[in-house]
Amino acid sequence: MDRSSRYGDINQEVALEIHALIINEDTGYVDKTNATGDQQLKLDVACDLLIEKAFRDNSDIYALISEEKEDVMRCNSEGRYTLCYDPLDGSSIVDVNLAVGAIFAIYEGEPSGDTIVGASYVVFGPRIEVVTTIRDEAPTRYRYIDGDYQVFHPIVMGNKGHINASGGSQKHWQDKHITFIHVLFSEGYRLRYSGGMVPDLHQVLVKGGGLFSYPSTTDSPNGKLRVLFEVLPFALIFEAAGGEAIDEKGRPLLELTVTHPHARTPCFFGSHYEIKRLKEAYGVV
Ligand code: AFP
Repeated sequence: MDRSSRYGDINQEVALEIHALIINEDTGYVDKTNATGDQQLKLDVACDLLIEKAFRDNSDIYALISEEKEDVMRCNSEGRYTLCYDPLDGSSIVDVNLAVGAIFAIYEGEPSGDTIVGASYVVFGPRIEVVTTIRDEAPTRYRYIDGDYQVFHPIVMGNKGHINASGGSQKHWQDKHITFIHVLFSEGYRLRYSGGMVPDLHQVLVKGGGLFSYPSTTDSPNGKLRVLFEVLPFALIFEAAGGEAIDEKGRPLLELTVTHPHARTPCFFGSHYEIKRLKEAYGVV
């Protein structure tokens, strides 16, 4: 697999098919929950199957890991790559017509922070946009216009922003997190949180800075977001764009080892200024 082109092309085609499902499929639930206990929507299952069909016969793909699949799906024993994906992130907000997304990550060998070689996400908002990166290359942004994907500019983050996207139920935030978030607001940061991590992180990236946080909470000590197909792909993209991505101990998320296909972790994504302030607030400088 020529990692950049073929992977990107398949992604762009799949994005259009997912968009067609979002527009036409009803947002009803199926009588099943996924591996992390979320009740599955018909859309989740349909998008998962669509992506599985697009990649399972690809001789380079050793296995597929999906938010909507209980187990690892083995594909081709000679394959070098494992594709991990969240077929429709934010599916619970489709019925209120908010922007949602799909997230993909390619791992060479056993999936972990240091074996991720490529990542991309699709934003299904007023327009379809795809952002793709191969390790150590600045992320490229594409927009679907007039039946074709137009390359936009590479995404490069600044040192400081003014957006604050703070996830997790505030009732269960730790005191140090409550204090930190209030300090950001007292400094004039704007709240921009939709409940869909793809549009929320896309905004911090495209606006050149700020902070997205989904911390551990007293009711969810490991946070909510899944390491392999939500957190690590965005960690690769944020670092490639010149930003940072850390856990609550101040460790780069790309240094994480993964204990389970559906493991979760507290996570913070942002520009240097906000991550430095967060580390000070958490005492992990
Ligand atoms: P769904 O895919 O179940 O809608 O969850 C979306 C998500 O995984 C992520 O996109 C959001 O950032 C986060 O959950 C929202 O969680 P809260 O509802 O706890 O804020």
